[in-house]
Amino acid sequence: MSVEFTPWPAELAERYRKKGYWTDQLLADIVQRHQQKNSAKLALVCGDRKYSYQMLDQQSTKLALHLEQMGLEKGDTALVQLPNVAEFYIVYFALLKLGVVPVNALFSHNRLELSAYAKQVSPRLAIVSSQHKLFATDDFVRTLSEQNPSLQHWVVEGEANFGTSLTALLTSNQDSETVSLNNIPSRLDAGIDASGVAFFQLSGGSTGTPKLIPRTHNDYYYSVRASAEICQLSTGTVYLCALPAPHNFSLSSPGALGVFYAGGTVVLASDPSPMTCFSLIKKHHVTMTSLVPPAVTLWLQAVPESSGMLDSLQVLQVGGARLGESLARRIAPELGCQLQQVFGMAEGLVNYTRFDDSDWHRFHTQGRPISDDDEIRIVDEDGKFVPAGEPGALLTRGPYTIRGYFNSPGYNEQAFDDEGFYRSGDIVSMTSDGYLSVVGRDKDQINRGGEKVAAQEIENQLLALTEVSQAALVAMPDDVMGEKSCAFIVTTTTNTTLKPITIRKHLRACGIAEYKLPDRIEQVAALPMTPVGKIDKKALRQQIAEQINRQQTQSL
Ligand code: OOB
Repeated sequence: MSVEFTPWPAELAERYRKKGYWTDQLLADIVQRHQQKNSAKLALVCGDRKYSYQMLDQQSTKLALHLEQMGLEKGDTALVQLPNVAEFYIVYFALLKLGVVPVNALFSHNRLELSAYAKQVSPRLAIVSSQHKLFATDDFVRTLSEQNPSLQHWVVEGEANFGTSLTALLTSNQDSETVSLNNIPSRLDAGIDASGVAFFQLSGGSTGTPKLIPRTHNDYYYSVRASAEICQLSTGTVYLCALPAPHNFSLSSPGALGVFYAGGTVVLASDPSPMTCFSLIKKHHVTMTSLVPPAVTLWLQAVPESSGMLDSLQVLQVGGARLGESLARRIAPELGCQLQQVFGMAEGLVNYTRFDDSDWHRFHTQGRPISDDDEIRIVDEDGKFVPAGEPGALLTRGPYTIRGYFNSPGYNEQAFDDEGFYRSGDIVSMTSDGYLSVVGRDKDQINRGGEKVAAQEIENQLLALTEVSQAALVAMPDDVMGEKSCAFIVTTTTNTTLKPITIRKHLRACGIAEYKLPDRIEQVAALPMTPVGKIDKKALRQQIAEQINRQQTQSL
């Protein structure tokens, strides 16, 4: 059994193969390809633990074999939630080798998100960490297992009173198998189709339930290879992974996979704060990292007291949310490294500014697509193309942009047009030389400094409160985060007052990830409506922005 997905039309698949984008190699090749030449090279650093390419390859094979013995097989799915630890990549490659298709949840995800993913993919295996408060006990393990009868195997990183210990699996003595480890990968790979689904990426989403993004070996490997080339990665690259490891930015743009492909070294950071990152950069001579804009602000604040800490850093990639021009201009002079803007999405399309671009392109645009075969259309509300320089909705298709979300026929109708173009929900403009600038958004989402919050998901939870009759979540401006979220609520009776703390308590009790909790809650008598009877979110955004502005002026 293989995982279903919306395939590319045959003539395009043929074109992508002919052009060498799709090579029919499996993603596990990223680590296996170093077996001959680079096997002793340092691949990964996690705290005091260091892994050569050979170790990374062997550890993942070992785990794959254990999982196979447990009964997992090609076409099964898995739910994985790990922090930024070496095991994330070991597990990732192990599952790729076995043909088990994982959803890699973010570590900030909570009960609600994990339950939603499990419900969608019916995993047979869950690999989690006892560092997460959800897995400090086995309560949720039991609940999730009950809700998903398919879920038969739990593997856990860290001390726990449930499941099989990941450390035990990785350190067990498998004499007979270790001897023949080199022959095993080919057996494990047997029958895995490179044009099939390798794993699921997570969508930032704008709907009530988070959507899953099926990525195939062929499409993802191409984006990794091409990104590594554009970013000029080499065996000398030392990349600090400070953003969540499963995110498309830090995984493949070019991210850890790009670095592994090129034979460089990945250093893991638990978080992107200067406190955590600066000493790692100095200690491991990090040459490149990727950040979201709020972290850049923190780095710029911290750098005057940290002289010499960032000397080795050559490239800072910034993406995930809009980077203001003034911040962009400060990066080279103050951090002493080159800025590369990255505008990407887990659904596929990734744009980079190139190292030989002019300052104008570097500061005013978010780059141009990876591939000559990334097709970009920018259209107005009637679907007509807009002229260069004019803003419009971004539509795209290409060799590594999905054709449909997992198991979502209804939603796919809206998210993709008749010709298979994905509507990203971004308002962009394009220069005459093909560079994109993100100028706005027409999806119902809040981009909280790179972390995406789907308005509808929170609104549904707010409406679950019996006292709430209407709810709308909108973005409000924030100096550091770019945007934060504000929930407007109307109560069923005018004399009911709902304290923000009660609402937050309710949302926490629903098991929602902390970053999705509204930053501000406004109780109002009524919500503004558009002429067609929808909640006028534009008016609400304006209202809260003006309110914040007034408050800031008053406090001066
Ligand atoms: C990245 O991926 P996602 O899936 O978390 O979010 C995609 C959305 C885009 O549609 C856009 O709305 C926004 O995030 N975005 C940006 C941006 N990069 C992403 N908005 C403004 N400026 C940028 N530079 O966020 C992602 C995936 C791969 C590489 C980089 C980012």
